[in-house]
Amino acid sequence: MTVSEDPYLTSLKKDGFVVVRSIVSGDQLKALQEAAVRTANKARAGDWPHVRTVGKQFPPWDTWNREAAAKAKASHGTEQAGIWGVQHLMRPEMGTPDAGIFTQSYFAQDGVLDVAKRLLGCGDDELVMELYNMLVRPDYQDYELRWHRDDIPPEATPEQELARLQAPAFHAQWNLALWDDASLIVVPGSHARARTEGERNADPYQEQLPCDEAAGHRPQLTVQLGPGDVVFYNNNILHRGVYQTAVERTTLHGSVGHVSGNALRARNVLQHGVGDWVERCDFSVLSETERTRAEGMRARLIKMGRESGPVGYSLAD
Ligand SMILES: O=C(O)CCC(=O)C(=O)O
Repeated sequence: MTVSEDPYLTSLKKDGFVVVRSIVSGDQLKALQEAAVRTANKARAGDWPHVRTVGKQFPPWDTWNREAAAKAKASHGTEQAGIWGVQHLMRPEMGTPDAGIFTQSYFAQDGVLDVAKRLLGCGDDELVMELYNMLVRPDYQDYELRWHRDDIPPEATPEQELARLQAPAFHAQWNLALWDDASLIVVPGSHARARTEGERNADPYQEQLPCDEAAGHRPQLTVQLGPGDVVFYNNNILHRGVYQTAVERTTLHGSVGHVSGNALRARNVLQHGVGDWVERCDFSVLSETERTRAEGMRARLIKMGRESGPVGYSLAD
């Protein structure tokens, strides 16, 4: 008997991303929306230092506090920019109830991790806890990320690029939209091939990348999500984000690893500073089954961090 491949995995392999509609709905979506609004407000006011600051695409991000937030507000971002993301949603200092609401949504039964397991072809005991952040609308100036692959520098030769892309990804990454979201732009299929000369030579912020249709390549597309929809994507797909002050965005941005991930995966995760607090993360809100899953995943992250030593950063601005 042949076992057919999981359809989500087939899409991910072919396109480099797969959309799952309404993974969260009803009361769970409402609770997440409320937690997200409280958290975004707190971060915007300068009361949560772990943010992504406008003007800086990659970690480490600039210092953010009440003074920086007030300066950004007073100058409308001309002197000090605002934020485009909130980091470390499960960090215990996030407090009650929001740290618990986010932690529950990350580890929930029948939630994102269960799709991730289908994509990684593994069970709970092979998952590694990774990142849980949130991407938000910038307040004062529109902001765009340049075209990039998360963990392959733009200087990589086509051979280096291909070698990295052909190695197993050992992770699943997702954007879970709490309201409508059309900020993520991807080049379908680009997770499985080196960039063309046209893509390499394009301006990093070029609105429309050239597409070699004769080679069977597909043009870039904007991923359209509604509230509760999630897109899983290979983080080395060629992609960018485009954010407008006038368009609301509140989207959970998470990732989970596979235990076979190596030092490259450790860098991807630990460069965000998760190692500082993961041992203190509070799992008391979880059901017994979820807690067992969470404890195992955390233990595997801590082990990976110990074994990898200092990790540095994947990309620089
Ligand atoms: O805004 C997005 O959805 C993409 C974010 C992104 O590309 C990144 O964090 O590297």
